[in-house]
Amino acid sequence: RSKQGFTVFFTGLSGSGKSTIANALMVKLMEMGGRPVTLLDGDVVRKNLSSELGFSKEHRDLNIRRIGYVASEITKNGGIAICAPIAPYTATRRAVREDIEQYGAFVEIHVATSLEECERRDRKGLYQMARAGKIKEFTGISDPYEAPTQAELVVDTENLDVDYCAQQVLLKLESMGLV
Ligand code: GGZ
Repeated sequence: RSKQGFTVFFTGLSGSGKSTIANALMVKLMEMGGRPVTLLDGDVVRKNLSSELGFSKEHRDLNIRRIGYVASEITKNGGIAICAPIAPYTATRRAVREDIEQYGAFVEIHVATSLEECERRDRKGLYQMARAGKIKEFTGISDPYEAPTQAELVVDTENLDVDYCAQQVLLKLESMGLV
């Protein structure tokens, strides 16, 4: 009998390393074979599923609920969904958790890279633009990020070793009996 589907839901600031870890995890899970793996990355979803949305609370919530809906369908059908949006609001993450837990496991991973470190890296120059007021409602600068207190796992990426972080997620999935 094949195992249940599940969703791995990464949350964290822009530039925290969510996408990088999510990609490394996807590769590992695909190598293990078995269930199909679908990655719902923040910026890819924004381009394809939520292109009309901005960054107000209402629009962010709508974006996260869409991601949650797709992930719940994948989970229902026995697949693995990996989501990697900022998802700044606790209540919205909880709502998505409740949707998905009807069908399988919801594994929340807080990519807890500090704002200081994300801003120091500033890989895309967005923090500088946000500080200058050229981007409004920027998470961590001029918009809230409610850090999870009940995540299944917190990964510390201050000395980012992507492969080690992905390995920690995999160990968590093993300990939960999911892989
Ligand atoms: C936060 C923003 C914003 C604002 C554009 N606030 O590092 P990135 O560039 O590639 O990832 C960020 C992405 C955030 O989209 P999400 O769909 O993950 O956000 S949410 O979960 O809140 O819906 C960032 C870019 O979009 N970006 N403007 N104002 N991030």
